[in-house]
Amino acid sequence: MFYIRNHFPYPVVDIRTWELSIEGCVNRRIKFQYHDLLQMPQVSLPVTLECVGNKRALFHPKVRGEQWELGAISHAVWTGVRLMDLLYSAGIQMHAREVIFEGMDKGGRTDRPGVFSYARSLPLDQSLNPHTLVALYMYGKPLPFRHGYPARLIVPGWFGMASVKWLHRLVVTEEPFQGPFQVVDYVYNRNPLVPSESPEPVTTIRLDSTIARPTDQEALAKGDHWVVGTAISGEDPVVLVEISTDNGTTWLPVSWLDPQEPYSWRRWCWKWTVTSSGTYDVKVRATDAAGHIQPERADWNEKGYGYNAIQHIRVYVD
Ligand SMILES: Nc1nc2c(c(=O)[nH]1)N[C@H]1C(S)=C(S)[C@@H](COP(=O)(O)O)O[C@H]1N2
Ligand SMILES: [Mo]
Repeated sequence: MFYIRNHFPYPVVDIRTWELSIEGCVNRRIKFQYHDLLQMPQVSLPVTLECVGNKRALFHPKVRGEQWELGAISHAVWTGVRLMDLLYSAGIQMHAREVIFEGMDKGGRTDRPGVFSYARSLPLDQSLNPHTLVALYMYGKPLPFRHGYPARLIVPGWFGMASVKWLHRLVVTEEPFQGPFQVVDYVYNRNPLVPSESPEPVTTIRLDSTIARPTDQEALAKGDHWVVGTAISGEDPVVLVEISTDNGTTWLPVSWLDPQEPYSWRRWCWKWTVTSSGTYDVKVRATDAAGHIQPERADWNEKGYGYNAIQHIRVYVD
């Protein structure tokens, strides 16, 4: 039960010949084989991945792209080597600014000719963050092929596009990377009529909360119901989630099912005792440690990224 999002058909991977190479602004080019990585010190970290297109279907006006509803977010414990350890063994040169991560999958695009690999870059500071992993295991088992076997990047706190799957090449560079998945996709373009010269890149996960149950338009019987869901933020931790069953007039705090952990969603529950029948407009909103609260309306952008408006569902009690 983990969402899957791919830009291209699956690549062909032969573990006997697979290598992870590091080149560019490094003192020595290195190639790691799979068993080299398995023998290095391993780190485990629970990290929730969220596609920045999660909830795209909720934008008004609608935007092109996969019409994700609430499901493009999942959680796992990832185990692998620190990216930092790999970069240090290659030796980073003084003038290095970014690291480009290339996946083995490639294909065409509708907006320009040519064949492109799925490739993204990260600033050097984020690449050297001890929590940025080259993951080899998911929940203690070798990465499933669909999730990037043999190795994928895990960039905690960032939207999913940063966590490149089927990793095979790292290039340390001094120039900002200009690949299409860096500068055409995964930028917030708020006015498609006036393309910005330096649009804001998509980076960390936005503050958001979601009701998993009940679902929108569900019919319930009178009595007790558990409203359950999740909340997440890639920056300041979520400190409060509140529910309203009267369309946002009054709000009540939920109870936590998970502790606060830096890169994980926090599941919550709220016991709802319904005594009278009727139509209920149920809302959920999260607040983070810096006092930010989710917006009433989502920040519309051309590609439908980062939807995080206060969720509103309607349920009927018979
Ligand atoms: N090589 C490669 N890595 C990739 C992608 C891809 O298409 N190819 N998609 C990215 C996007 S947009 C997301 S949201 C996550 C999804 O990871 P998952 O399929 O394991 O859930 O992978 C990212 N890494
Ligand atoms: Mo994504």
